[in-house]
Amino acid sequence: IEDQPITANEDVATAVTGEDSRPRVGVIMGSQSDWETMRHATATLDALDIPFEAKVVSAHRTPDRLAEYARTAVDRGLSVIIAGAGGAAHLPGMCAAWTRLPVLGVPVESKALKGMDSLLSIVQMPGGVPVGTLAIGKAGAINAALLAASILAIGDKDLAARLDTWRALQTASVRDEPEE
Ligand code: RP5
Repeated sequence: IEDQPITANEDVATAVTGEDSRPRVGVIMGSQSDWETMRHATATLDALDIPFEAKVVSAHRTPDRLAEYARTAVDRGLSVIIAGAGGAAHLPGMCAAWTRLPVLGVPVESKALKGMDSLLSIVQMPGGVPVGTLAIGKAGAINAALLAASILAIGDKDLAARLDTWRALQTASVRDEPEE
């Protein structure tokens, strides 16, 4: 059993328990340097108890890794991919080219152009291969996770309830009046 790939063991676990414990969201980023931003996406997925995986996958430094990742994503049980990248940020678009799964792009704030380069690289996909583009930086990473949750919640009542609770708590946390 030890020699078997993890996915095979997880398939067995799924058959025994009836629950699929495999990651439902794939969070990929072009570089280790993107983690400071993308960790806000994984923290949000964690808060909503959504199984995810996080990987460094570069469109230009590890192109074969990206192709393998995206081409196998459906069969590995993923439902949504969140892709964060900065600068000439072609990771989300190239990922979307390899899979029909919804790809949510997070423009990471770059040093030179404050993330405007990342934003325009990700958002301006030609018609035919969509990428859902979020805001630059931390807000985009959080919202990518929340949007992934909304997509998954369409077919998952338990997750829908958790998302409703998360939103209600957020609403309750907003003050009536500003504090001095
Ligand atoms: C992109 O280049 C990455 O997504 C990252 O945002 C940017 C800079 O990468 P490093 O030079 O920090 O590895 O591919």
